[in-house]
Amino acid sequence: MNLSIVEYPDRRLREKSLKVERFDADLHKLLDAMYHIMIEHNGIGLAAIQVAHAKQVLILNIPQEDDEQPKDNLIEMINPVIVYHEGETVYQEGCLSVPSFYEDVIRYESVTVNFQDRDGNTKTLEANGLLSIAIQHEMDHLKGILFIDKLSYARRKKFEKEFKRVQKEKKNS
Ligand code: QAP
Ligand code: CO
Repeated sequence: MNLSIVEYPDRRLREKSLKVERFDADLHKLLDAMYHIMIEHNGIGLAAIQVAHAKQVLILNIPQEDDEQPKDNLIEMINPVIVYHEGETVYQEGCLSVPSFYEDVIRYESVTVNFQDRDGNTKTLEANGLLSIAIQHEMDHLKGILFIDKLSYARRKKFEKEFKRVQKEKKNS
């Protein structure tokens, strides 16, 4: 499967992803291809809509303290639902679909998520720290929401200005 990353301002990033009903070989191929393109782009999380598949699928591979990112730590979530959340935290987020821009976003500090694995088995995960933030960031993609949507009006304007400047630079090079 040959995937490419969909980048802002592509309208496909605004699509609402559909629930996965079939846990078949096609889903497994999509998940495997998503892992490869995420690693290739130095990502730690990716939602299927970022590779133009409007399905409720996301993957997470948070680096360890030693900065290693072994595949053993890969988490695949299908049809995730946050069933509990607690606290608030701020973290400087980025996104493979909004390259080279990073800004502080407010999220829940910890979340409990129900989801299915690649075989359709129901799971529950309690997360905090960077994993909790990444889950919330990727789940927003399933609803067509980007982290830049969560910025204050002033920070969003700063982003739009920066974005226009980078577009102009690309055009002139
Ligand atoms: C989402 O983000 C996330 O701009 C995953 O040039 C964000 O993998 C999870 C990336 C914050 C937890 C906290 C971004 C790579 C990767 C870039 C990513 C770039 C190269 C972003
Ligand atoms: Co993202």
